[in-house]
Amino acid sequence: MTSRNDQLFEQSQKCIPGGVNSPVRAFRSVGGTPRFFAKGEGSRVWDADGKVYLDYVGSWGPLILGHADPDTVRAVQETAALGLTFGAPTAKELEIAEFLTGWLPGLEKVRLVSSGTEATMSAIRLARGHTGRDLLIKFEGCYHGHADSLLIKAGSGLLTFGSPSSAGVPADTSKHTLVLDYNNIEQVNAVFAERGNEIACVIVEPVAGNMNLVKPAPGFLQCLRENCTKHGAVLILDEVMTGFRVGPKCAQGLYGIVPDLTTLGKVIGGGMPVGAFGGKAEIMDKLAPNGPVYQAGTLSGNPVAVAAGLVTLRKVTAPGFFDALGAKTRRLVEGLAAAAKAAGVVFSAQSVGGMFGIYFSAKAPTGYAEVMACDKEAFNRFYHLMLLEGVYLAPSAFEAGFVSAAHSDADIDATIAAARRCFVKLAG
Ligand code: HOZ
Repeated sequence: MTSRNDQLFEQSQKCIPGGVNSPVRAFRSVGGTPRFFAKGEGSRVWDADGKVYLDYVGSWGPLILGHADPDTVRAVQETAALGLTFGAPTAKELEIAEFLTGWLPGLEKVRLVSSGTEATMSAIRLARGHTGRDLLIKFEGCYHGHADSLLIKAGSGLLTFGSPSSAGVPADTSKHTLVLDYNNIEQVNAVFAERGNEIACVIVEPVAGNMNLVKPAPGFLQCLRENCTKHGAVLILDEVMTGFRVGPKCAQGLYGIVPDLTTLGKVIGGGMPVGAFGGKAEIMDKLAPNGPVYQAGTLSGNPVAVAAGLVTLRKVTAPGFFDALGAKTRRLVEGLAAAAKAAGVVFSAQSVGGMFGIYFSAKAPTGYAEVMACDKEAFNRFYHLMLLEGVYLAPSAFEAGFVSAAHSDADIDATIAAARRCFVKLAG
């Protein structure tokens, strides 16, 4: 008998390209039918057939409080009752802007947008407008949304489908993007030494989360900071994924880096569409209407979305929140690694705050080439075994995983127990 997920997917493909509104969701990498979700509550999601899963995707990061957090839902309902959007300033957007600028040392001014992609593309335009230079440096396997100049050797869906650069990006645009190796300090120094006065900005995921999870090598982020300062380039930390996810002061706090610009998204919207970019007032004031760099949006600063973000931000910045989330996430990855070892499966895992990576390789990768060398077939088999066990992981070997505050110790134990059974099957 065809499942409801199968029926919905078949129907969807007739009117939505690939049946999905974002490519990785299509399950092409792991094979099979995407699950259509009908409900989420806490750590769990229910698919269209009524099967329940422990969720480690959390809508790709935003749901740090779990699904349908009651305080967040209440704030959304109360704010929505007062009007959905005005296309004019509101006190709510001021509240979140004051919170963010008061919280992150490098964020003197901030502008709200509706997605992470908008945040990164606007930050890059601003960096170029500010410096009067065109050249942009990014790192192979990092993903910063789908603006033209960023779709070159990018991660996430582009890696999932094995085509790291997109069609439709004019050569005239891509010639202004220089792609370097993540964690390669020597290469960064050499490029700055040669072309430092042409470089408008460096954009980097301070913990890469779109080629699975790759941690920054000691000194890597500091080297970017130093080179940008020395050569007058803008350092953009793309914290769309890591912001309020790896620690209360984001990755910049964790690694002690003050960027010139920060991009945010995901958690700051608490499950609603919110993005932001901000940084030094001197740079931010180049934005219209104060300055010559144009950027705008009908739903930017939307009060309902911002209300969800504010509740989430207050909760995740409460003392002890990240101690608990970090400990839980560590326990998960340590449990998974021990289960694999017991079954004789080549596997490793690591976490940063509430974000984790699992790898079918002997040790955690340090860059794109090592990520590509992991056993993707083993991941795909493990993925489907876990799905049968009722554990929902990201449907691609190239995405990070996320734990929420709603995951209980019992949830973590159940996940490790499920993985133990899957590793045994995988080894057999
Ligand atoms: N590019 C997102 C994850 N890194 C996927 C977003 C989605 O499919 O919703």
